[in-house]
Amino acid sequence: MKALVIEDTVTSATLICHLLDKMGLVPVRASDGLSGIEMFKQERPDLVLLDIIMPGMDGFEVARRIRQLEKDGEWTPIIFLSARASDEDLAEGINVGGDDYLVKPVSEVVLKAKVRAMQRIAQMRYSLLVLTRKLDEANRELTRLSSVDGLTGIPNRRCFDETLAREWRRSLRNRQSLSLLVADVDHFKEFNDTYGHQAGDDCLKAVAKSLAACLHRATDLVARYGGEEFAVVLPDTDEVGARAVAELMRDAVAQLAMAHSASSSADHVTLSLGVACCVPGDEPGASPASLLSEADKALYEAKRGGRNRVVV
Ligand code: GH3
Ligand code: MG
Ligand code: MG
Ligand code: MG
Ligand code: MG
Repeated sequence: MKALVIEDTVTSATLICHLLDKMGLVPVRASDGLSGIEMFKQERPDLVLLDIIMPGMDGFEVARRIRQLEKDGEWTPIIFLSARASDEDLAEGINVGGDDYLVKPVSEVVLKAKVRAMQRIAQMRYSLLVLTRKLDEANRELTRLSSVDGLTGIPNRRCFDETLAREWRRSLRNRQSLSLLVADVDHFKEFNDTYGHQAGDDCLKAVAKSLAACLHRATDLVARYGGEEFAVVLPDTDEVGARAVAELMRDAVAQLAMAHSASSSADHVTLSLGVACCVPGDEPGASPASLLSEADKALYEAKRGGRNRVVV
């Protein structure tokens, strides 16, 4: 622990430094206000012992400036050590940012006790800072987890709903088209029945990964909407573009070539997709929900039409 002693009287400074040294602190000294502030900037001490009556800048002003130098969350204990013994001086010392006020001459026992008290407060404050940092970190992790699907690691439905609402508003402002895909694994119940639930989970992970790999724009988003259903938001994308992405995704899942002997649409796992596109604001009454329901209807048509296909 480094202690900065700002004191113009040499004998007094020497004595205080000697006592601090005996307490196991490392004293550094300055003999006037301005050099004290410079020393504070250089040394970043853990404690400041501050005289008041000094040539040039007085101790009150030094304390004010030290408090201004500290960044958010920083705090260096300041103990005034002065010959001035009035209540008003003590009050002013606390007022300008001091933490304690001792009247000279101060006994070794009192100085030691006061320094220990400051060390204890500083230690508690540090523990609190560490705790706060951990809490912040835990909070950030919780926020992240609240928008991620636990099985596949891609965004979850909550994240999808938020993104769709946000992109809807943005598209409305910019008069841009917005596309939506809903994708559903074909005959997935039979997949589970044939290969087991664990294989089903692995299949969903692989599908999620390959769908995510189909997107290249930072604003595109694929989420697990629930069960074996996925949903995709494609901002600033028209029907032609959306169909292309949907076909890419359908093909990507087929290319995984995951065996599915009980499927009626192929011998491997396949995906059906429904596509909906609109320019928000063009049609009265249109909403994120109506766009989603339109994509759902298209998906239903894809299922009815034999699965493993895209319907716009
Ligand atoms: P369709 O081609 O018409 O979509 O038929 P399907 O069998 O895929 O659809 P259905 O709705 O009948 O069954 C969906 C199945 O998906 C049933 C359910 O057990 C399974 N499933 C949903 N979520 C999970 C999951 O997290 N893990 C596993 N392994 N299976 C899941
Ligand atoms: Mg003095
Ligand atoms: Mg389904
Ligand atoms: Mg399905
Ligand atoms: Mg079924």
